[in-house]
Amino acid sequence: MKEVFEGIAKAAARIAEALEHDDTGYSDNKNSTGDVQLKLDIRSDYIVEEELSRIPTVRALASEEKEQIEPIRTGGQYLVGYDPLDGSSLADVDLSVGSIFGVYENSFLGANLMAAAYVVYGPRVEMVTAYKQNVELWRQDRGEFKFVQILRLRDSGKLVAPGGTQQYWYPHHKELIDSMFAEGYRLRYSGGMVPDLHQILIKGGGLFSYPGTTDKAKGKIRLVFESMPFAKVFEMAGGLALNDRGERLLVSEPKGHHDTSPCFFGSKTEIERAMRAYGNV
Ligand code: FDP
Ligand code: ZN
Repeated sequence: MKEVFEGIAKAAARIAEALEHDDTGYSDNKNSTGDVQLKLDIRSDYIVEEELSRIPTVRALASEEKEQIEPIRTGGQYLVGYDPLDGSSLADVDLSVGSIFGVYENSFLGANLMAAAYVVYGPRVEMVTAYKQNVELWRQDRGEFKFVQILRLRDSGKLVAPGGTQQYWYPHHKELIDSMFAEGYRLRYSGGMVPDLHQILIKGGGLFSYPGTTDKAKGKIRLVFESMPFAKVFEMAGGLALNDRGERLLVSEPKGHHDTSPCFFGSKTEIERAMRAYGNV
């Protein structure tokens, strides 16, 4: 696994360079979800593929930016699902964006997720890794990631990051979010799940939600590249990561690698509250 994290670190350093110097405009292509790709999406995808295909233990890659799973070699223990540049529409306004990685064995099922990592490209470049016992924060310092600290969530927090368009929220979801703000929770939502979840993790707790909505019953966040890797991070840090039926995202069995699911991440108190609002407890 060490070599996979090293490949991720190399890709992250190159993506950070591209974010600093490359054009933030759109390309002429669409990805499999139908989003028009930015030139930076295509470049970041290319960089991740180039770096991870050099790692002898990587057998195949599934990218948010590619329709099909990309076989790399016949041997190799790991399948990597990744979102090369999440929140890329925030690049032109110079807000933080990120990359997300899930390292699976055998197939892209939650039960097969062995490790996860994400990178935040902000004023600093930081990486969070979840493997075996610990969730670790790393920070780039003159081209090299240096270990900073172990991350743990508290049992409750003060922040709420509510995804999805309010116009399409179900009434019980709106009541949940409104009631939290009425009690003093503070809104922290940039529109990039990497910095939004990173903020909740670093500040110790809160709730990030991307619900099913009246226009998108299964929400927007993709299981293989986005929500299952973050579920690994949040659970290992002592928090919870569930869907709208109160099931752990980490036991999800997506039928296709681009499948989406409603998702709730956070500390115990806030997730239990969300599940009460959804009638799951
Ligand atoms: P994006 O499409 O810009 O890559 O991946 C989905 C995502 O970003 C998340 O990062 C983010 O939390 C969400 O979409 C934001 O969507 P809304 O604008 O609908 O809240
Ligand atoms: Zn994404």
